[in-house]
Amino acid sequence: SPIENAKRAAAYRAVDENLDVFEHKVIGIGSGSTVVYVAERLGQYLKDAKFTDYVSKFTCIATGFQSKQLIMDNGLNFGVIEQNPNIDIAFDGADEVDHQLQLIKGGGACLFQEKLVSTSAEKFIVVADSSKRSPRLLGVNWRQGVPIEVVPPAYVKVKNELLSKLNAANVVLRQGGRAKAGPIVTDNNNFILDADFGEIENPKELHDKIKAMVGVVETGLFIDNAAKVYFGNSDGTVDVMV
Ligand code: DER
Repeated sequence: SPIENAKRAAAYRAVDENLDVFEHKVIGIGSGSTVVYVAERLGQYLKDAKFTDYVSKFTCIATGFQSKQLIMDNGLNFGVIEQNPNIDIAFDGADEVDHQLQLIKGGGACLFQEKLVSTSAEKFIVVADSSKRSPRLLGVNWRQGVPIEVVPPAYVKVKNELLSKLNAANVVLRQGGRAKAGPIVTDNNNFILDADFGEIENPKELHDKIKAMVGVVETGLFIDNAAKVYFGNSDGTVDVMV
């Protein structure tokens, strides 16, 4: 499909352009549907006789259960961040990207481990289809609000503070829908609140205010974190933003 072509193009280009010649490399693998193609591309290199020795020395760090599956399904070596606290390069998707490369992430409810990995990486690369590009965060295409991971007992307090102190227009406890009765529980046993603030003027300031609230584990605002974004188009071309 056109959207899958766009995701694949972005991911393949990102891997191809960043497989530099470190002997032993620790690679962060994000979560979601675009990063699937990053793991797929690495798996292709692994099977290519010219690259097998090199890629088989990689240690891939997951950002949740889905990410762990991606690593294993593509035959890549799985490692844990406790043993690999310094990551050379991390690849992940994003829900929205603004002109300053600030991100909204968390659409897949994996934002905590994603941010742990992305901020532990020397270089953090984002792969996305071009629909994720927006002049401002919570702009045109991502209307689900800012995902916020909270410790379950605190979710009502945090929700009330987001509404009363930060003027969120709407705050929703993310439900599992048909996939799970009751609220989504993250890979870290927490809840996700989605808070709609309308177009965000200053994402860093907003992140800092949310993060300061008791009960907030992490926000889906990834500030000054992405080094490069590969935007894939459905015709297979890729626009790179730094
Ligand atoms: O949940 C996440 O943060 C994912 O990385 C998400 O932001 C991107 O998912 P997608 O590649 O399926 O759009």
